[in-house]
Amino acid sequence: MSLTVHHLNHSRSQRLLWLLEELQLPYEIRFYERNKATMLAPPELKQVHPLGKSPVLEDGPIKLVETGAICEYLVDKTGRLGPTDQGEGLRNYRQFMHYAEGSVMPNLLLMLAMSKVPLLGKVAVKKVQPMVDVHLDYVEQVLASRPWFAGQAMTAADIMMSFPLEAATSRAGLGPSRPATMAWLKKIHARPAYQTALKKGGEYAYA
Ligand SMILES: N[C@@H](CCC(=O)N[C@@H](CS)C(=O)NCC(=O)O)C(=O)O
Repeated sequence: MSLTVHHLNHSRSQRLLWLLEELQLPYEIRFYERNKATMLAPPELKQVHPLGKSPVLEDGPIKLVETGAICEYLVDKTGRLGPTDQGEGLRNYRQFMHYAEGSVMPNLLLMLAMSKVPLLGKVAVKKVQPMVDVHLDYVEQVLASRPWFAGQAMTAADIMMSFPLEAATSRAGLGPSRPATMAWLKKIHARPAYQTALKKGGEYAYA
């Protein structure tokens, strides 16, 4: 396996580095810097993939995008960090693998976009906050009932959920009022693989 991660600073692709460290797979990182004014990826990423987004994983001739799909590819390939049972564990795993990018991130991105609108931005953010809170309250309920998103063991679903919840601490008011979620964040940040990935990935504003 010859793995290359196309990695953007301060981005979702930090999750992929964390997964690779947990799986103890060798990989190479190609670094890309966000434009400081627009925060968009540099045009070189479009030469890697037409979407020009990060992460992109190359595994020899195979090129993959979408963090969730990449995580599933690596879980399938290694047989590790997938669900530990084929019943409730699998159902929870699948749900949170999709929920991270499918439900939580769109609301956080909406909030980010609104916050940049001059004058009316603050009012718009206040309108989005209750939509985000529904998700943060649901996540709090889940993490108060079990240690990890899929059940009793850490899986790739936890890795997928890390970015939206980290971003929510910096832009959506996630904090001590949701203790189970904050304890889960503390627990993932203390993992040696997470710390190694952080060192290797460079700038990341959310840890
Ligand atoms: N749902 C995709 C989202 C990919 C995505 O939007 N990546 C962001 C990084 S946080 C990006 O490349 N943004 C830079 C840009 O849009 O120019 C995934 O999870 O991989």
